[in-house]
Formats: sequence, C-alpha cells, structure tokens
Amino acid sequence: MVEGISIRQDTAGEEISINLFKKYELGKLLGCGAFAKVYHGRDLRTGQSVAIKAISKQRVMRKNLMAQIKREISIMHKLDNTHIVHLLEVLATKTKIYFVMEFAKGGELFTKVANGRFSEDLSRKYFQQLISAVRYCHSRGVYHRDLKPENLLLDDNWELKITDFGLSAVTDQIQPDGLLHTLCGTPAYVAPEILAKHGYDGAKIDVWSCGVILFVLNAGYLPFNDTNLMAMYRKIYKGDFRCPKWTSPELKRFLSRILDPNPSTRITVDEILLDPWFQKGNKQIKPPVVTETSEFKEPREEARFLNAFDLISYSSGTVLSGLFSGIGDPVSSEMFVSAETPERIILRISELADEEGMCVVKNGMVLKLQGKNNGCCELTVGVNRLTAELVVVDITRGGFEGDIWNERLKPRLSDLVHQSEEHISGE
Ligand code: ISQ
Repeated sequence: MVEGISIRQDTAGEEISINLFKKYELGKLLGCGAFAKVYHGRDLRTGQSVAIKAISKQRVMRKNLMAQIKREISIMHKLDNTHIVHLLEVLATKTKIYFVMEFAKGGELFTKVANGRFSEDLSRKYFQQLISAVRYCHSRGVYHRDLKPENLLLDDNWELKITDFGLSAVTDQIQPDGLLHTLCGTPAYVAPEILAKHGYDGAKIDVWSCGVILFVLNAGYLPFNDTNLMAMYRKIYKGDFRCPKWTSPELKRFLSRILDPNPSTRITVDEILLDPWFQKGNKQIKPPVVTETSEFKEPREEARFLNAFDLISYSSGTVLSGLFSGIGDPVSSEMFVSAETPERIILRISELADEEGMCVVKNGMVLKLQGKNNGCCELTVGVNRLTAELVVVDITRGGFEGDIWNERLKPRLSDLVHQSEEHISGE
C-alpha cells in the first residue's frame, strides 16, 4: 500500500474502491493533461462530489514547474467567486500532489459547443458570466492567460465555472515595463502580441481569449484556424476572421472590438460592460459607476495559505499533524497544527499572554509578545492556513527568561492542537 492511498476490497478480494487519506474515494477519470489527471472523488465524510487533480511530483520537478504549481495553489486559494472552481484542499504524498476542488457536474462547456453552436442569447449568458469572473480576477491582479472552452466548466445549474489557473500570472511577476513576458496559451486562442514576443498586458490577453470563446459559442467553430500553424498565426496577427451569417450586426461589431489585433485599441473589460450587445438582458454585472477601481476590494486580512510543498519541507517525511515539535528542546522555533480558526488562535494566545502580564502587539496574523522585562524575551506567533480546515501555528521565541512559554503558555494551549494523523503525511 502507498501511504495516503488505500484500496478497499470486497469479501471475494475484488477491488471496489480507492481511498485517498481515508478522506476521499477516488472515482473515474474525468480528464487528462500534460502533467495532471483529474478524477471524480467523493468526500467520505459528507458524501459530496469533488474533483481531484493528481499531479506527479517527479514530472513537475523535471520540468521545473514547482514554482508554477505553488503559484497555482496560492492563486486558486485567493479567489472566491461563484464562477471560479474553488480549491478545497491540497494533499500530498511523496510522489503526488492532489488538488481537491469543487466538482462541476455539467462538465466542459466545450463538449456542449461541440454538439452544436449556442443561440446568441445563450452565448451572451456565458460570455457575461465569463467576463464577470475575469473582471473579478483582474481586480485582484490575477490574469488567467489560457482561457479556452476546455477550461470552462458547468455546474449542476448550468452556470459557468472557470478552472485551471496553472498558467495564470499575478502582478508581482510583471516586469519593469509593466508587461508579462512568459510565452503561454493555446495556439488557437493565443493573442497576437504573445506571438510577437514583445511582452504583453495580461488583462488584454484575457480579453482576446474571451473574444475567441464568444466567437466559438456563437459560431460552433474557431475564428482563426488553418491546418498550417503559420497560416493560422498570420490570421491571428491580422485579426482576420469572418463571422457566420447568423451573427447579428451588434455582435459582429462587438467581436471586432474584442478581436482587435492591436492591444492598445482593443476594448477593455470595463468598456465591454458598457457595450449594448453585452448589456442586453444582463442582470448580473453593473457597469462601473464611479471610478475604474470602484469594485476593487482590498484582500481580507487572512492567513497565508501554506501549500503541500511548504508542508513537506517542514515535515521531512514525518507525520506532522497534531505535533508540537521540539517540546522541551532549547529550540527557538516550533509549530503545531490546529483545526481552530486563525482568529481564535490569535485571540486565545493574546488572552493568555495578557493574563501573564505580557505586552501583546498584533499585526495581521502575527502576534508579538513581550515579557515584563522589556526586550528580554520575545515570542512571535504566526498562523498560516494549511487546508480549508487546518492551520499551522508557528512560534518563534527569543531570550525567554523564566521560560513563560514552556511552563505557563504552552500547557494551556494543548486543546488547540489537532490530533488526527491522517491529514497530510510524508510517505
Ligand atoms: C471540476 N469538476 C469537474 C471537472 C474538473 C476538471 C478540472 C478541474 C476541476 C473540475
């Protein structure tokens, strides 16, 4: 048996199910990509369906994709929008990383289009949902950069869900010229400025891909296509496409504004919201009223999401959950896993420290505690989110006289420690 994965057998010894960390039952294969396989899964506690994306660590390491996977985890966890597939948790064994995600029962939008083009009204409905999610991401500095029908799923109410932020880029990757520089995307959906390799604006790229998607929804085929790749790229460079005859003049005009090969004159997301074709019957998105950033919200103050890699590097192959590391050791740093919310943990430690007459300074999810003899002893408590349910509490101490930590504080925090040993483990 591989740790984290167990196979259940019936009385005749026939394999009946595969369990992941005794938490999820792995079901049928939903899809297969270059680095990942996506399975249907079932949460054994709630019975709810989930999608489980399994990535081979070896392949990721070989291609130096570790940083990208880490980015994907933190980006997906940052996003909370009805039209974006939600990341529920990340599990890891020595060989694989598992992303447990919200399950979109309706499958790929792509397969629906492959069965026949959509009406203009249905195309508009999905385009409006797409733009609403893209606008949300852009306001947080996240650009998908590989939007295509295969990344668009439908839930059980036939509402749109975007997945696969594996190629997305956040603003901190932007070069000094303000443009992104990685070659990415899928040929038929790729914007001309990516082909030109001169750097590009992530927001403009996504607008272009949304235009290609809108064209496909309405036409049932690609706007730029050719058996010869160079000929296809030439069409993309020139913005050379023709709408099918059933396309209304309003949609034709709108598409020509989106599929503008010049990124500086291409329509922006905020301008899309004001377009008459887009606005028809739209109850979901209000156009910007005051300023361009009127809907921008500062990210909530929350714990940083630790990913499976951080964990593995912490754990060095040992079971992590429920352990206070280094009890009694003369260490300056230790940690434990807790199922309490970061806010409650911070509050509990502050209250205890206060009772001990310590000075407490809170900065986001970091607490600094100072003993009575100022400066002699200092305790820094950091809380990082590990999964949707668990957090890692990191404690660094310096010059603790009288050992308030070991003798007075730590024993009174034991109820915060998560006891299960099944959650994440090394192999
Ligand atoms: C969610 N539901 C169904 C399929 C999926 C494929 C990839 C990512 C998430 C998914």
